[in-house]
Amino acid sequence: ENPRVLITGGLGQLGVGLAQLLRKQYGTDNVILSDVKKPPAEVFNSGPFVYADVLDYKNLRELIVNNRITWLVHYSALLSAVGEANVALARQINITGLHNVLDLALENCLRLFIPSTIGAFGPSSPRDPAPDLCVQRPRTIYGVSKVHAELMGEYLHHKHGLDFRCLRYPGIISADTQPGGGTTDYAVQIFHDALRTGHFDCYLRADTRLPMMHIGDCHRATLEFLQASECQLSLRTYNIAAVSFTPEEVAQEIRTHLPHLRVTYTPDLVRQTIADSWPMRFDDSNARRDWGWKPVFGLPELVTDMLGAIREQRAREDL
Ligand code: PYR
Repeated sequence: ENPRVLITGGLGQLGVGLAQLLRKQYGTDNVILSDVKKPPAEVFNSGPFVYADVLDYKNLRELIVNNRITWLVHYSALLSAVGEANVALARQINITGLHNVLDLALENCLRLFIPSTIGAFGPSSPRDPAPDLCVQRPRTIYGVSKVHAELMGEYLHHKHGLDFRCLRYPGIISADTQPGGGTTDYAVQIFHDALRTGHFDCYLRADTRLPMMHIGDCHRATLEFLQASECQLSLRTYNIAAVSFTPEEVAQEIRTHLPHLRVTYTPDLVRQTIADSWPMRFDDSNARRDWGWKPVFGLPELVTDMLGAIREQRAREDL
């Protein structure tokens, strides 16, 4: 029988694309997107969308019960950079919201997917590469809330059998949707600026290496991990990796298509400090071994795809 899926934070960078993939697999009506914002017309017309505030426990419970939800994908969160700019709200959404979701998942026997991040590591973590299990002392409210999510989910799994599943995502690169205020956002903006003006001013230093992933790989990883049988999982929280690059390296790759791209560097203290505390590479060998994770986008494929997709977007907007 098909799962019935609810996605919170569905209008962020990842929700609509994951819903598309899940709907192809399980049927349009079995995948419900939710958010606190009004969806654009194309989202509203492509399948079920409902209002859901993760801070409103009863509203969320009503949605889960009335729609016979069996899988919950919890994408609602404030990311690293906006979280630091708004710590009180980040604490509410990322921690109080998480508690609501955990309680409801347990109460309704849901399979619960929560993404974690390279941001769940800190300056005392091994950075090159960061393994699944190591010291985690992040210095951002975002990172602290994600470590809390990993630990709470694993605790409830071991104590009460909650089917908790967590992937630590790298920075996600997407053409059709904007990232929501992370430290890795430059790696999306550089493509737009390269095509629009030929100049990109980067808020990170040229040599700042961070793990990154094309959104197609991210969605496929999430689907494959959700589909894995419980006996395949030796962990409940896995790193997943694809590529790892610096601003200079992605700029150089873009120049193989757009030779005149000019990049300047004006490091922003907050985001540079965050980036310097994060892993440069992810060790994802457990995900590869346990449930067969394997990325398809390397840096050249990622760059070719992004430039092509943004060119198409721009052509559509010109019409
Ligand atoms: C961020 O840039 O905030 C990530 O989570 C990677």
